[in-house]
Amino acid sequence: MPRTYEGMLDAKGFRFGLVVGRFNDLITGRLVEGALDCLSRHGALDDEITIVKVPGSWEIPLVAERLAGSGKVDAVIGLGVLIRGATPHFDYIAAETAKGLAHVGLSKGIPVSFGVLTCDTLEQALERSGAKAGNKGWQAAQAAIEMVQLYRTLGD
Ligand code: RBF
Repeated sequence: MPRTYEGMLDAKGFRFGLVVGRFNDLITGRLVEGALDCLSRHGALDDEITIVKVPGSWEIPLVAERLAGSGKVDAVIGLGVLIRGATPHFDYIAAETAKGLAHVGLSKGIPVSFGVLTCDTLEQALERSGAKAGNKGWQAAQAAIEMVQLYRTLGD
């Protein structure tokens, strides 16, 4: 049998940092609810969860980097909602948010979850934040739990 590693879904004893964009907060609020529900149902304590609100998705990697470098969290979960408009802003912000969060994860050595919706319409965003396509905040939190466990198993 090959040696196989995977992370369990147990959040007990781990500290999580949520970085949340206020832009489209009708929907980012739902992502936060989903993430918190997932964390608490997997054993994370409120005391071990830090939520930082930022203006929009562009700012998520900036604060994610600070949190990840603080030594105060074991994983960061970025939550934002980008809805395509009439100008190219969407593409610039979406690309930098994704690149920025990836960079934080690689450079800081702790898991960083990408819970940023990139949608064409408000309806698509609603569908992904607790309606027919589930709640991507919940899924981002679940990935963070699995990854902190996996990092612990793999060690340095
Ligand atoms: N932030 C988001 O999180 N989602 C958006 O859909 C979004 N759309 C924006 C559209 C424009 C034209 C601009 C200028 C900003 C937008 N932002 C959005 C805000 C952005 O992430 C950031 O907070 C601001 O640009 C300030 O740095």
